[in-house]
Formats: sequence, C-alpha cells, structure tokens
Amino acid sequence: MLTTSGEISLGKDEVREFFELGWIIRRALFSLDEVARMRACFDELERIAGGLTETAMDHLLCQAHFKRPHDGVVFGWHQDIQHRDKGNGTWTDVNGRGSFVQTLIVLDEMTPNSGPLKFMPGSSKWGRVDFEDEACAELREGEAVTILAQPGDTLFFGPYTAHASFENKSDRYRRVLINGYASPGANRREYPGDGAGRRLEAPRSSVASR
Ligand SMILES: O=C(O)CCC(=O)C(=O)O
Repeated sequence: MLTTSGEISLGKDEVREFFELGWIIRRALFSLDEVARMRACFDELERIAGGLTETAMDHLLCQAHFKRPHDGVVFGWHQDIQHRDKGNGTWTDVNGRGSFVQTLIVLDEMTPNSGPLKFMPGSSKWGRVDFEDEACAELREGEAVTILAQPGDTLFFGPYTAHASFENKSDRYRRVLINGYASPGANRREYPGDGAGRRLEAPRSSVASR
C-alpha cells in the first residue's frame, strides 16, 4: 500500500488557493521510492496493453496517463465537471464548491516540452464552460500557467478548473497517476473497475486533531 511521505493535512492558505486559483501543488508528496513503485505498475500496465488487440481498459477516477515521446496524445482544454456531470441527475454539487477534487501524481519530470499540465488561473470560478466554442479557450490561452513538476509532486484541482496538456515533444516519457474524489452524495454515475465509488473515511485520529 502506498503512503504519502509528506504532511497530509491541508493548510488554510492551500484550501483558499485551491478555490480561488483553481489548483495547488504539493511538492514531493510522494518519495522517489514510492514513485518507483508506481512507475513499475505503469511498466506492467504498458506491457499488458502491448499484448491487447483491442481497447480493453476503462480508466475513471483512477487513471494511468501515459505520454510517450512524440505519441501525439493531447488533452484539449476542458473542465472535469464535463466528465462527472453527464446530465439526468448524475451529479449534484452537494457542498456548493464543486464537490470534486482531482489529484495528479507526477511520475516523470514535467518540462515545458514534455506535455505538461496547463491551468487557467481563476477558472475554478467560471462555472461550467462550453469548450465546443473553441474561440473561448483560445482567447484566454495566453493567460495559462504551465506546471513544471518533479516526480512525486502532486497536483490538486477542482471540477471547474480549466486545464489542458499538449503533445510530448521530448524524448522521455511523461506519465501521471490520476485519482478523483467526489464528496459523498455528489455522484450518481456508476464507474467501472475494482473499488470505484469506494467511500474513504478519515481515520478517527486525524478527524479529532482538526
Ligand atoms: O494527463 C494529462 O496530461 C491530462 C490530465 C487531465 O486532463 C485530467 O486529469 O483531467
């Protein structure tokens, strides 16, 4: 089981930044040893995927994102609410603040040309935006912040935070492990996969110490 090597509780400034700016970064939240174990799992996933003749993976809420050198993988501008709320009551913002946190653990260095994450500052407050209207994202692209990060750094962002990542033009892998957590009661979609939708309870000691 993975444990984090750093302090887990979020400080007040981090919580404010998460909601105001749209994301926070915990540097070296996971140790290089832990990153090495995650990379080994990615290697194994890649080996298995290499032997498959058709698409047979569903990654929702726990996703292995590979960007191999020059593989052309691009995640255009979007907000994760677009994947969480599919209409017909599939999503309720139960806490009035988005009710969802996406975490992204960096496994390989994110450099300007390895296909790093880009965030739009303050987009956490935009509400849901229609990215079909390409002009909307392009107009603001100059304001985007490119995230440079080291293995073990962990990004946290909300469901309205506009983000994108473009092609890996470096000669190294850029892999990240993504987990998404919803407030209890927010989600009514069924996600595939072992443990999807599992409720995580805070240990009593950490609740008591807040
Ligand atoms: O792996 C990436 O660069 C994209 C991540 C992303 O778009 C997401 O977590 O929603």
